[in-house]
Amino acid sequence: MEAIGRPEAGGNGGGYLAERGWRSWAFTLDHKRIGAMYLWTTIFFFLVGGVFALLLRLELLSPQTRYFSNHAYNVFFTLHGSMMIFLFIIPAIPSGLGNFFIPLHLGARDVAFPRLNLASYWVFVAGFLVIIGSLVAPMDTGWTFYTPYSAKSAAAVTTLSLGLFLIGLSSILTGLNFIVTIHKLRAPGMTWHRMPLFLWSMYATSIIQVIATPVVGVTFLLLAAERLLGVGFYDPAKGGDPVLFQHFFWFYSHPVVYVMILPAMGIISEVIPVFSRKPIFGYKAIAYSSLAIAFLGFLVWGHHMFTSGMSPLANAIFSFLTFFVAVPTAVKVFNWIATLYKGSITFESPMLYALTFIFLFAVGGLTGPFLGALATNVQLHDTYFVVAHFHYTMMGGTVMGFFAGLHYWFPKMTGKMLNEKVARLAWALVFVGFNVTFFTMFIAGTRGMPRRYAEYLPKFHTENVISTIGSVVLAVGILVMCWNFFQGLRKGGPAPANPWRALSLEWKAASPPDTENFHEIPIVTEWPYGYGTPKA
Ligand code: HEM
Ligand SMILES: [Cu+2]
Repeated sequence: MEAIGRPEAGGNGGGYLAERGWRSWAFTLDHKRIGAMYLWTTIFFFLVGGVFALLLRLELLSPQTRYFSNHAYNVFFTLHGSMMIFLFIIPAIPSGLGNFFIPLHLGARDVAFPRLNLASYWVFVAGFLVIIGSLVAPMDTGWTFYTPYSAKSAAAVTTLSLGLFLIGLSSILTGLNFIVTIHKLRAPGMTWHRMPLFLWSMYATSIIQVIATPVVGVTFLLLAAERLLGVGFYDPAKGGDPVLFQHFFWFYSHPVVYVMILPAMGIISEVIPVFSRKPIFGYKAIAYSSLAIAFLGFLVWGHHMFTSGMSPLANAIFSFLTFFVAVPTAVKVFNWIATLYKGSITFESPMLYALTFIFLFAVGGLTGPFLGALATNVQLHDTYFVVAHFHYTMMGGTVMGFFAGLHYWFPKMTGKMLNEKVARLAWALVFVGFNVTFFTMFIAGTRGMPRRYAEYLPKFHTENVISTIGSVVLAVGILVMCWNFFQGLRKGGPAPANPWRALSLEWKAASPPDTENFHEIPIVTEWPYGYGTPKA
């Protein structure tokens, strides 16, 4: 971004990291420290969730249950899914990288409400502590908590609902904070159409968080009321309706898949132009498609319920509407590819992950219509095809976008450079491991293997063995990546303010940035994507 002033000096002395001691973290109002705490916490849950995934893959090595009981298997996939969704993927990019980079991108000194920001983090901690408390009688309902089972299960569903309620509250507060920050704290000259696309995606994400999350909060409260007080919301015997739960749940959880994917798309829109040295193609189309996705996301929740006994008319309408979501998504993918076209592309680790995102997300996206179309959905519902589809979008998409962001911004966040060779090795392992693990699930799924079972017919044995081998390669790749992060933190060489020669404002601040980010608030005169021009 063409802004007045040169990159700021200093930084490697410690910047915002200089102050030591746990109090300086626990009571910090600095958005960067709060973002960093979110990153540590969410990455921790990603790794724990990953251990549960490996336990599932271990059990699935044999067609009969061998290592764990059926109940233990149910608990494992519930904990795996719930942790990955609620404690990792929803908060990781918005609350972690978003907190860190929204003010820096805006040319601001902090978010609009720093105290509320800190409160959000501690509400989040309270939420996961309650969830950990619920492990005395671990959940076995799947991450979707469908009634009537969840209303009767002996697991600590009520406690867990309370924990998720708190996590949701934290998410709402963060979303509110970001909306106000983006409206109010843009640096002089930073018009809406000069904002980095990461901000547009975070803006759309925040709107979904604020509008959709209260619904799931109420859903869980009603579930708790049913369990504690015997009020019949979902239980037909008490005059309730179990399908009502599914409507409530998906009214939240479909929009929330965009809370998971939009921030990652924002990162991709930042990384692609930098490493192809070209202005982003179709800036406005990408910006507004984020808003379009946020809006359309609220209209399609019924596509998760085609087999729940909804009326054929409702089914047809939800199926029809679902296809519209493909349009703004395809607009983004098209624009990224058009940006790459004739660019001077280099393959540093952030770019490798960004390209991986496009490829894997395309596979995930293109398998969506098979699930969105009524006729094929009925066949594929609750098979491993679904498991493959959402891992391609969520892990192949969001998690790869997250990895791209971590590698891209590591020098800025820590003031240290990563070892690029090790980063590429980790990437190669992740790429191969991911596809071996999850592509085989498409095959098993189309051949009819149902999800959420510890046992399966022997005819699916080969696919499952291959998938488990892939998951080990994937896990090794992720461990190598984590090891590289630790080594980078400990003894990475000092990072310059702008190692990738990028134009957005965060690179004007020192690496790592000082408390309050900028010594002088930058004045913005251009958009941040003028790559390939003499100035860049
Ligand atoms: C680290 C590599 C991963 C592996 C090997 C893996 C493996 C699996 C397997 C085998 C299942 C199906 C269990 C069953 O239906 O019997 C599953 C379910 C699931 N996974 Fe993953 N997974 C991984 C990462 C992730 C990530 C990153 C996310 C989300 C961001 C995720 C979200 C889910 C969800 C939501 C479910 C559904 C749980 C349920 O049915 O209630 N997984 N995973
Ligand atoms: Cu959906």
